[in-house]
Amino acid sequence: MSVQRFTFRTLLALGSLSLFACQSAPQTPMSFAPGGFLNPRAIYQGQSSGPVASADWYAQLSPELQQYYAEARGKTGTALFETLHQIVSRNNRIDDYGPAKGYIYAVAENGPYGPNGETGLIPSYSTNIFVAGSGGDGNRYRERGDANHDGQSGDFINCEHTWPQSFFNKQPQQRADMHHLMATFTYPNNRRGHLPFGTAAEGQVAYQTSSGSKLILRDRPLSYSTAPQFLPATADSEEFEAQNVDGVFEPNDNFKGNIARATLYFYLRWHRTNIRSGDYDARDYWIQRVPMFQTWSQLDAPDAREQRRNDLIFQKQGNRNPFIDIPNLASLIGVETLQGIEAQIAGVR
Ligand SMILES: [Ca+2]
Ligand SMILES: [Ca+2]
Repeated sequence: MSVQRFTFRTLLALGSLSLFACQSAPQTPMSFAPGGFLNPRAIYQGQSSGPVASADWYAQLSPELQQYYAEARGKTGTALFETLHQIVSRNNRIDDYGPAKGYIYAVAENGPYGPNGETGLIPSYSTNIFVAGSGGDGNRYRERGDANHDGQSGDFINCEHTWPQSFFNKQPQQRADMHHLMATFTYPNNRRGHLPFGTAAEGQVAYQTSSGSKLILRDRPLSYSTAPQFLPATADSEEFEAQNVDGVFEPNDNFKGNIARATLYFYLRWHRTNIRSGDYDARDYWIQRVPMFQTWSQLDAPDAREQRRNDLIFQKQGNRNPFIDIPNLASLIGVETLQGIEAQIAGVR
């Protein structure tokens, strides 16, 4: 049993979340990135038993972030979740979808990331390769050969919606919220479709990139041996989803935290809207997987590229992803809190 879980349950029994303030802060000294933003990696160093949620999280933030999150100061649990929901829902300048994904390609994820400082993208799900390019047209970012070794050559960049579009009927605000949009090659994007995120422990690997992102088929409806015939390279995501593949998609290890924080953000921002259409399954997609997202977010802490992306989206869209800014935020809110909110809204246990 984790320290966080024990603490949360104990506090539930006491009926007081405010006692979280009595928790001691991590003993590791804080350090700050050059831009003044918190460097979350510093907090995780030297802790053999894993990160511990600190109720003193606010004091660890840079002055800029303290200003942004001022109303959430001293809060944990449901109160923290609700206050952060209000903060991130404010001052939104969500663009149309076309310009929004163009900004992801051209600005938010574009930087001097090439081996010799060339500018371009590190594609989601294929994060061991670099794609040179500029501008907002994904067709201009071309894979060299089959650089990510997934069987498809000359792929190009399109836009992954971390929370699948079919779950929110492509409503324009949710569709263009850049915090959950990711530049990715079309092939891994289509293989993911609208499947839950998970791990290879849940079935058999049917597809993978050389960075380690995987499509894992579960027990129906396709036999594993015939699966490749049902996953044509030319299939778009809707055709692929029509195959009714039952599986999960595992992001590669150094992208697991990014996916977790984007998913947690999307839930925080949009949980009260219709994001549960189509094949959405509250238990399988979200409730049972909140502990996994918490773990992923801890194991793959935000790096400078993800923090820069958050800053650039903030400049354009007007709101931030607090799961990138506040270390171990999922634990501060509490896994059981996040699960309970969805169980209530979706009417499941
Ligand atoms: Ca490829
Ligand atoms: Ca990462």
